[in-house]
Amino acid sequence: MSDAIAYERVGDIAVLKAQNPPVNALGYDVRVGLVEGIERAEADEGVRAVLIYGDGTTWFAGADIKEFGKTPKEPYLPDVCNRIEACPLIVVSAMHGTALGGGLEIALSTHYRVAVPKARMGLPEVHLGLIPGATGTQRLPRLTGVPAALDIVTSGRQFGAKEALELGVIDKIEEGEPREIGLAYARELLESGASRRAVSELAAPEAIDFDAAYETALKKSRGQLSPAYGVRAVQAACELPFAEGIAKERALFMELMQTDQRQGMIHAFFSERAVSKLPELKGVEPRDVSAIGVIGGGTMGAGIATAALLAGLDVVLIEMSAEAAEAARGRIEGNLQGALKRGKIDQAKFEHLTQKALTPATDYEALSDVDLVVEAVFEEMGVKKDVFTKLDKVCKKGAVLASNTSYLDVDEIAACTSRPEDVIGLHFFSPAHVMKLLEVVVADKTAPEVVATGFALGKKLGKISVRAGVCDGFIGNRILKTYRTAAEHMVLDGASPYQIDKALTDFGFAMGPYAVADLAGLDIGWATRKRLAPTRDARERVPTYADKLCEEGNFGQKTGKGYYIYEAGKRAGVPNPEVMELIEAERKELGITPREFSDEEIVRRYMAAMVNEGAKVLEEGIARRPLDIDMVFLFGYGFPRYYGGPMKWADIVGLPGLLDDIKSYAEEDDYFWKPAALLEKLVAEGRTFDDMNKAAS
Ligand code: 3H9
Repeated sequence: MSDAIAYERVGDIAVLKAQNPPVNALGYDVRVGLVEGIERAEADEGVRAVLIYGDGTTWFAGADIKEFGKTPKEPYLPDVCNRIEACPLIVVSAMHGTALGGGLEIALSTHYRVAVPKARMGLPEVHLGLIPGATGTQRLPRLTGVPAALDIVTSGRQFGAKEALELGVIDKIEEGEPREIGLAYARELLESGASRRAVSELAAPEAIDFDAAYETALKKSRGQLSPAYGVRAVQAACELPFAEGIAKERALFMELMQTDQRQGMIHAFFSERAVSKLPELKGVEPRDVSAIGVIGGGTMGAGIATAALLAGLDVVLIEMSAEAAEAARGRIEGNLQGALKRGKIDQAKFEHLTQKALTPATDYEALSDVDLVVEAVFEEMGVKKDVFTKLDKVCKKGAVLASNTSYLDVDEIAACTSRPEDVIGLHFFSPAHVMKLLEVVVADKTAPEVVATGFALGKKLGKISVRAGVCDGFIGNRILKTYRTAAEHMVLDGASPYQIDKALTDFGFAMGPYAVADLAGLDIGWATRKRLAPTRDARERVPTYADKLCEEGNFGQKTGKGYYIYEAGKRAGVPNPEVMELIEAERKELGITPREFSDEEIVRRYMAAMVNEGAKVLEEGIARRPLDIDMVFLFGYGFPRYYGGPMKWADIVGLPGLLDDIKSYAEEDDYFWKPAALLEKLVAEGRTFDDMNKAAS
């Protein structure tokens, strides 16, 4: 018998234990073992019931994702499910941990299900660009009805044991070890004379308006196909006999398996886990962090403080005056109110966090005991240096001194302290208690355990932490600056900011660059342009129309006017007509005859700029692996997850074509469009960015 499933006989019950760490994924050996286990139980004289449970931390967490993209090997998972259900003995699941995807589908194929109170379940396949492909879309609606099944299949959300019981997904909740509660339940069923109960034999569920549900799913997922496919699969459960329904489900599943979206989303899944695994940190212990200081209580500082408080850290928040400190407290309380409303914390916790764990102060001496400080003050080198000089004086030995700068040179900041080895960049994204990305910026002299501490803090705060080297803008903002410039060139040459925003949201971005700029505040880009102006090369094309907007005090959403005009209370704006007037005037001044841009060309140029700069960032070692760049864009810049990130997107569309495009753009502007040497090298060698990821892992 396959080692992945152990067989044990306990009286008249055959016990199948899954032992495929870390998550009991349903790889080939597990599938073989389950079929063999069922066959052996059937042949084992005196056995009247079969119990299935998982060893270690979880029930089956799903199909083995590593097998996807390879030729599937029999027995296929849907056949394993059907084989289990067809068993004439009573088959019981005892679930703990996370019963996800194929794992839940196995459970639905057994005849009875018991789970521990903390068990979680779900059909998360849509997050991998797929749908449940092992009968889940046919069995689940027969138990829960169509609306609940559609919600579970199209959202991929997890739900707890209590909800599962209410929905009819499980039969019982029991505290205890899975083996023991499973055995007790199996005995109870045998003693009560319960019979085998097959979900596939239940009546087909009642249909709803599936065309409308399909359209809703398509719209909600912004270009991602799998949720809409999920609707069609559930529809089959209503309209077709079970055997035909699973054939339809399989066909839809296999179709999605061939898509770029599946590739992109699985790349995202593994990259999300690989991103914080740094070879250089193997065996390096992070320093203990239980109390942190935050300098500056504006939106960013308050967001960082909120995230830290929610993660159980004590926070000392430093502001310049008592009034500013109180205002910062108000901001943090506002953020925590949100957490309270959403049920993330209760009233007692809210009071503890705001009254005990948070200490607003104006004196740097209050930081003498904290383990780590994040500076989130005004983005100007002089101001930062002043803060770090003070921190150097008051912070205890071994405290980590972090800057939340988005662009500035962390080496230069570190140099104004007597302990540059303790200095690091921790670049949060606003609002910091919501956004998942953290760039851990490693300066020249940063000690490895300080880097490890940055990553450990990121994990505690629930962030996706990415290692970045020092350069203007690190990984994300440096690449952003380049593709924003490509967009600005298109605006000068004939596209409008609104056409660009639309082309990119159609592509799948959460927002277009101009709507993002309005949200972030146009004053930020303005300040950067002014900062860089003295060293700017004369060949650089930088439009001035946005400066004119700023000169009039139009900074985007916060002033009600920027590229768009925002009505009070509304987040989405309407195009600001003054913008086109300013652009047209500038084109005239520069003697540019505007030309048409297709949406396709807009996306192609924008993405080419992004990928080319990404390749340069890799060349320079600012990002170590292409997947690091991908994760920055997925978690910090609203890049569509189903492409896996810009570098994965480039692999999917093909590097040679992209390089050709860049070379053709360089014929118009050879200052801006310089093909990255790394891109040329990969194309010459017939390699991809993903090959670089593999080589680095
Ligand atoms: C499916 O089931 C399709 C079927 O409908 C039809 C098929 C025909 N496979 O996340 P962690 C690895 S699709 C392979 O760090 P946690 C993971 O890469 C599947 N490997 O732990 C990591 O490896 P490493 C539907 C997997 O405790 C290690 O396990 N199921 C799989 O934070 C630990 O993972 C899902 O989508 C897998 N299925 O979270 C569930 N799952 O140590 C996906 C994990 O080398 N998994 N690994 O980095 C999860 O959501 C989380 O891993 C889980 C544990 C919640 C289970």
